[in-house]
Amino acid sequence: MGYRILETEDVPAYLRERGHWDDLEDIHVREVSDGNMNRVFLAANGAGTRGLAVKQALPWVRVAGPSWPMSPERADAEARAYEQVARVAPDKIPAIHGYDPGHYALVMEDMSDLEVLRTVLNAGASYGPDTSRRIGEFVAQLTFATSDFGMPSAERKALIAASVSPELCRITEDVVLSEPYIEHEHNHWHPELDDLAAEFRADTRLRTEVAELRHTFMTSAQALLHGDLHTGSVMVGERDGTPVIRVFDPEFSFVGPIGYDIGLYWANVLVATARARALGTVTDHAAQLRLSWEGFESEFRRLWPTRVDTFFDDAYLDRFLRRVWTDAVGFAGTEIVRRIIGFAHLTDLTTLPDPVPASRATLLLGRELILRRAELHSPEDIEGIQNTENTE
Ligand code: SR1
Ligand code: MG
Repeated sequence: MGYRILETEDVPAYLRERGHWDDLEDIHVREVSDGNMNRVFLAANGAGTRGLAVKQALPWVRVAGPSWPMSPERADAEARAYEQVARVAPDKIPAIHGYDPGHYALVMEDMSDLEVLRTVLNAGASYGPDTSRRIGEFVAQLTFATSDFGMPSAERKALIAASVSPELCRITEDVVLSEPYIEHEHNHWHPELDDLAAEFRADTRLRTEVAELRHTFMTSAQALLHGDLHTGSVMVGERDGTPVIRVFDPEFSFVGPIGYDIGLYWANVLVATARARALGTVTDHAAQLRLSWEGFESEFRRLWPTRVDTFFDDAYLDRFLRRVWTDAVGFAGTEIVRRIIGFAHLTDLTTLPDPVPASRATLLLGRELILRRAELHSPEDIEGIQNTENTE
């Protein structure tokens, strides 16, 4: 049978057809779609001892509806990315039980005992002991393995070709890396940010810096990325007394600049910090940028001696990591800006009683990160401007 959009009532029979569930008398399904793009269902038995998640890509952007068509083939990219991560960081992604390319549907681990990191932070809780360090480590494990350091050249070329994802990259090139700096119908913002939105559109220096980052995104095929590593793409919790993280939703995956994944995470960390400051609920926010970078850098350096091409020497590693850092700072800035005056805003800010002061401060921080990325060399440097912008 061809592709059909699954409704809640279709899921039991679908799971049985695909060999994932036997007893149709003992299955309860609910839709839990939350992200911008896809549908997600959770299936469980009555005793609550068995659960599965079904994620299906729709032929449009879910939050926009059929007026914004989008090929469901993005699910192929997601399945491919999970395959790559499963080789090197299986403990940091959900278990994948099957991918059905006919329906663009993944059947995967039920993570309903875990919580979305953004939800945890929005509720005023802390990141937990190891979350950001392990996210940095996740980026290092995935990107080292799929870079020219971790993979023989011919295999890499095949990976690059297989991972080309023009439609999804185009979304990022548009909504993150250009639209907020021009007039566009996708853009919206709080009326009390009118002045800053206009200033950003008129700022030619800012536009050129964003153009450079955009071009890096388009051309710098360093490694396979998650592609949308925000705090809504991470689940956290505890199982048997052990902290657990699961990075999910890599449908924007493609071979691109490593700094994009790190920068996206940082932007979300910085926005979460702005919320916590506004509400007076700051916990372990200040440490997270540093912890994620340390997790990334130390894991990348740990893997370095295993590189497949030793023409890349230790001095080059230092240079390469500096470039990743600088790109990450700039991309963090672009993600902040689009989340406030572009498309797809963040509940971290939109649900504040008064989102304006935190949004203004964060927007200005985003601009500084873009403009001054070459002179910001450490987490402390970023903290320095974070504190300055907070006093606008
Ligand atoms: C049209 S999609 C808007 C955003 O949702 C996804 O999560 C990505 O961040 C994308 O930019
Ligand atoms: Mg997503």
